[in-house]
Amino acid sequence: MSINWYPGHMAKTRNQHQSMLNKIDVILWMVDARAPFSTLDPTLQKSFNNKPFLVVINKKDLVKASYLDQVKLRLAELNIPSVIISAHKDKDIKALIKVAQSMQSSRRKIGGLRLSVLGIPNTGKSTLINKIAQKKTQPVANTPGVTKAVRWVETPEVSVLDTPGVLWPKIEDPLVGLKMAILGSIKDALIPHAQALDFLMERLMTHPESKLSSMYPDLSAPDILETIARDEGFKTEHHYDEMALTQSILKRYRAGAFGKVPLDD
Ligand SMILES: Nc1nc2c(ncn2[C@@H]2O[C@H](COP(=O)(O)OP(=O)(O)OP(=O)(O)O)[C@@H](O)[C@H]2O)c(=O)[nH]1
Ligand SMILES: [Mg+2]
Repeated sequence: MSINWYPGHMAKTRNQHQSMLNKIDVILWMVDARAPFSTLDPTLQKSFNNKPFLVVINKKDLVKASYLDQVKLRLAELNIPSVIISAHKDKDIKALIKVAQSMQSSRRKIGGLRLSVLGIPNTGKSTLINKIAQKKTQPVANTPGVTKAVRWVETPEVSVLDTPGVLWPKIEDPLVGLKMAILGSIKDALIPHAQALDFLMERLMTHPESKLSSMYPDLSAPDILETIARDEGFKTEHHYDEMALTQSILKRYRAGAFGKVPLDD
């Protein structure tokens, strides 16, 4: 299954960002710590026109630090600089700003730092900006497509451009599409529920950080699904509502309820 969700505002955002490059010192390219490679839009880097950029691996609280250390090393091998943060943590934001400041060209150092935040939907771009601004200037929610338009948010030291989440025109790799669906970066109506559930269950049954087997000891994946469907009232006499069951399991996975299980290796 390849994902084709590329509404007009995504193309518009890419164009707007490119036309604003001369007002930006450093681009923060945001990815999800649970799938840092799959959520790294392969088409974005060439639109940066050699502007300094920093990959921001957000939601570090949802995976193990040792996993992210490996990710950072692998990105460094590709000449991609990165920082690991939780957008909810002041300390991480301060460290991120420091790194960005060190990347600012000396010509521009007279004015304040100007950043843009770009990435696929639901990676935490607006959350990061609210934290930098120390107030809730931007709407935030755990669904894709919350930010609808580009907008500068100003603080005394830093100006940050918030942008709507963008995907790329054709996501060829079906696994990349599935992982983004599981993370909540693709709108619900487009989620291939059966495939997403299969992939996630396989991951949760086999990953060493998964708590699923200890939550449901000695049960196979289909038996665990039956049990959850029954416990949560999705099961009628002969079948269960697979969509409701998938949504419930996705919601729990997204909240970290099954342990620190990343989707990318
Ligand atoms: N666990 C965890 N959740 C986070 C973190 N940062 C952001 N979130 C959550 O991720 C969800 C999406 O956050 P947003 O800031 O709306 O994401 P966005 O990238 O602006 O999304 P769009 O505007 O739709 O592109 C919200 O539920 C946030 O609370 C983090 O560091 N850890
Ligand atoms: Mg947003």
